Amino acid sequence: MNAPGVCAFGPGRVNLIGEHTDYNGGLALPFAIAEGVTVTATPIDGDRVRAVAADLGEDDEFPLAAPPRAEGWRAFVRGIVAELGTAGHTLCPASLTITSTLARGSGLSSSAALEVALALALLAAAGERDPDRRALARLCSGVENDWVGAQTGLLDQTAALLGAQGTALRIDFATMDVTPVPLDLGGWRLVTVDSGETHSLATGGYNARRAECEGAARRLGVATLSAADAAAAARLPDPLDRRARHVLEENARVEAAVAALSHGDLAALGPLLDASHASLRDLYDASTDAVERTVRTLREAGAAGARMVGGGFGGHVLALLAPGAGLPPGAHEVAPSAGARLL
Ligand code: GAF
Repeated sequence: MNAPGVCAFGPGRVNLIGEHTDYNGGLALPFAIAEGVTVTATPIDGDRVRAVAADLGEDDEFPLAAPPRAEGWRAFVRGIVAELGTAGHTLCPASLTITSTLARGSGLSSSAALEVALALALLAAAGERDPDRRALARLCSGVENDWVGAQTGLLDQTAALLGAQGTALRIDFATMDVTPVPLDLGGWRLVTVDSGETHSLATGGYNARRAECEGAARRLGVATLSAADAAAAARLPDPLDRRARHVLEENARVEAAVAALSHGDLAALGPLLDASHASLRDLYDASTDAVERTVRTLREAGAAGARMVGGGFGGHVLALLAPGAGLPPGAHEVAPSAGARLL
């Protein structure tokens, strides 16, 4: 008889501040949220993996030993199975069921939530219940790069796998030092609002931005833009000078946000969120009309600060509400929640 099924949860994340800094060796301050992806894995006979995306009403089936390439959600499933095998993990034939409380392409990291839930469920079904989470974050990010085609960094997978209740994580992507930062909102609230526009990290402007940043770093002779000298970066041709300036100033805003949180100075966070958004729009060219309308509506409704969250080019907007402020239309409260886990 086969072993009983296991169930794993991968959370989405909200990045408080520090956007497009991860692949630039910079700083970010994300937290895991309560919404995410659940994968149940039940060992089966044979030598194949079956998967059902319950929300989409779609399924997939492929050989465990050598999954062929595929598109869409199937690329994630097959990529995780293949890369776990390549990394030396023992997997078993399994039947997978995937459900989600996160909209796809929403900027709340539905992709990483799916990757980490798949990985934890597949490993646990084969008896490995406590994998190295940092190694798993790198593996999941590699799947997104190599199987899905999005040249994303390590922000989302690190937040999903290392996140913890009540804390944000200050991540230094130059060293991969991860420091928990207690996120005590003291009556203030963080909310997200959907701009109504979904984004694709594989086909949108995301990969182009990353290529520009790597090109700018090469011209400056530094490993990443976070190591660049601001004066030298300002002499780069447009738009590379603006991309570099965004990265350097966004890193400084992360440090300012960490300091504000350590003093319980939530009011100081609002202007930092606004400045991050303006920089993503004006220096990084990562905004859209729908995102701008959503930010404007939130500011008019009295938000203390608002900015696009995640890769941009659509997706959700994050806003900070002062104590007593009403909930703007369409706003959904988010709170720092437990990271990925077996249920
Ligand atoms: C997306 C990517 F997946 C992350 O790696 C990160 O670059 C983010 O956009 C922007 O900060 O979520």
